Amino acid sequence: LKQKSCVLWFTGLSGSGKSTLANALDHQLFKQGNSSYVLDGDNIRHGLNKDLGFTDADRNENIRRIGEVSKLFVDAGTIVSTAFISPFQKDRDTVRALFEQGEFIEIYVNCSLEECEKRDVKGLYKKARAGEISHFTGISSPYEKPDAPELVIETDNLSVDEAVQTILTYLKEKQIL
Ligand code: GGZ
Repeated sequence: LKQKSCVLWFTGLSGSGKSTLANALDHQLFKQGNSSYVLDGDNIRHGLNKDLGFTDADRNENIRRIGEVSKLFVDAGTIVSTAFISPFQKDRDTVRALFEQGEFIEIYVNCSLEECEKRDVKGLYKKARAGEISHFTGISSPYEKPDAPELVIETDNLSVDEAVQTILTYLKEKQIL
């Protein structure tokens, strides 16, 4: 096996581009012959975690379970990319502690609230502003920026391709690829 396994932990606001980046990266890794998988709301919040909502306690449990699942993927030799808001530093640090040094790569997908709200791909910010969705991250629930992420991707200014290249370069530098 030429690759090392690791978890690429994307964190950022709703609409910042986490899933888009994770999926574009996954596509590239697959093309290059690597074992790669994406965990996101579609395959986790609709399945394993469908009993969980968006209170702080439910988000803690959401991230805890995703951390454990990620560990299974890493044990199986896969590069796993996770795309969840994961708003709390403490939860991200707890997941980090499950892994060996260098295996947990925290990627802060930094996009201003203003820009996320302007994109509003799913119309959720509008609903949150109208009070139709409670505990909405950035509006009525906090987002704690990462203290010391391995990578910061500024999606306000970078194209998807540029962002994917930045991550691939990092993985080569760290001799994961
Ligand atoms: C934040 C919410 C909420 C609330 C539903 N707050 O843009 P999306 O739709 O696809 O991404 C958001 C997703 C967030 O789920 P996560 O599992 O990533 O959150 S966390 O890591 O904090 O547990 C959004 C949708 O679910 N969504 N209600 N109140 N996002």
